[in-house]
Amino acid sequence: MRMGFRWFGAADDPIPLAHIRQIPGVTQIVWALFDIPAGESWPTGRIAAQVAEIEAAGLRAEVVESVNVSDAIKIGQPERDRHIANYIDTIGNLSRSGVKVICYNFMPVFDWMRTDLRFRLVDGSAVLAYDSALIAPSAEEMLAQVQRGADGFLLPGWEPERLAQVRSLFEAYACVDEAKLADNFRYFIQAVMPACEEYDVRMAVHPDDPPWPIFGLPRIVRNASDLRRIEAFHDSPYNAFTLCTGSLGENPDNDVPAIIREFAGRDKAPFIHARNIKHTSPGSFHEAAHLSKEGSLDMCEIMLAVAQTSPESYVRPDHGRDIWGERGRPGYGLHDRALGIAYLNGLWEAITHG
Ligand code: DNO
Repeated sequence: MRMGFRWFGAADDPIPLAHIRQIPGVTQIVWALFDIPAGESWPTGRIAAQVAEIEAAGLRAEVVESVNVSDAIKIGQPERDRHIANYIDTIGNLSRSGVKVICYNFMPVFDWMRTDLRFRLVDGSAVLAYDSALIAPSAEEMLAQVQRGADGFLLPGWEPERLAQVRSLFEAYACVDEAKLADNFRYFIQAVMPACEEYDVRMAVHPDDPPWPIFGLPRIVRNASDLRRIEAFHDSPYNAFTLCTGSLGENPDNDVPAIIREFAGRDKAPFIHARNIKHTSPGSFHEAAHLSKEGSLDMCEIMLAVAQTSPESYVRPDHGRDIWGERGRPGYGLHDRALGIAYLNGLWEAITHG
């Protein structure tokens, strides 16, 4: 296991690299150039500067989350070929700075979705939560609700410029059903794979979060059979998955350790997001501390599956709670993610010890 920590850059993340460096076992920073719009190419100089800053702190920068896929690619609009050429350019540029894995998603309009970014648990900590009864009646209201909860932090996947056009985005997706989205996904994967193979950079798609359709938008990365369909677009270790235990686990029908065993067993899981969630009622959940008994997922079984099938995978704790007075970027504070890492390290040591 190569343990990582997601970081939003010195200008935009209150957590200094020097603090991350002090979390035992962390060797990787999971990073991105958040200001570059989807569809544009990431310049070599910017990449090299960011990697140099991370390496100067004694950490490595082998995983990027995310190089976002543009809506034109997801919808299949004419500009998609130019955007794909830029994506290929970015893959080459990242490889020259030692990047090995690119995490991305193929969700229309919204990346992850929650109804509450600071849901209070009984212990006084705050977590992200999704209550199907609290989904706003329109996408615009939902957007406003999430942005109000962000406390001024830029939320990953919620780029304000793009979402300012949410109505026209919805119109553009009107002709995109599941089959069309899957066709566009296949087109994208088949176009970028030669570059991934040439440059030794693995694409790792993140599951839909939550793994069901929202606001009538199609979702096609929800469960094992969806992953098998994506795998068949191009069967290679370069066409792979970010197995996010929380996102997959939000649907109780998904057997997360079995999904890890299946896909990591075929060398298709270079990156794992380890997160616990608690189911509250059908279609609703809140996030939880990583400890198994705080949520609905068996984190020991999950780490055992990783250890037995892909012990070299990059792993990061996923969202943490706000604890000890910290009010961080929702899901991305320091303290609880560090606690999560300590716990995951403990499980790992016990599992892999002699
Ligand atoms: C949320 C993250 C997602 C993830 C993207 C990958 O906290 O898990 O935003 O980074 O879906 O592209």
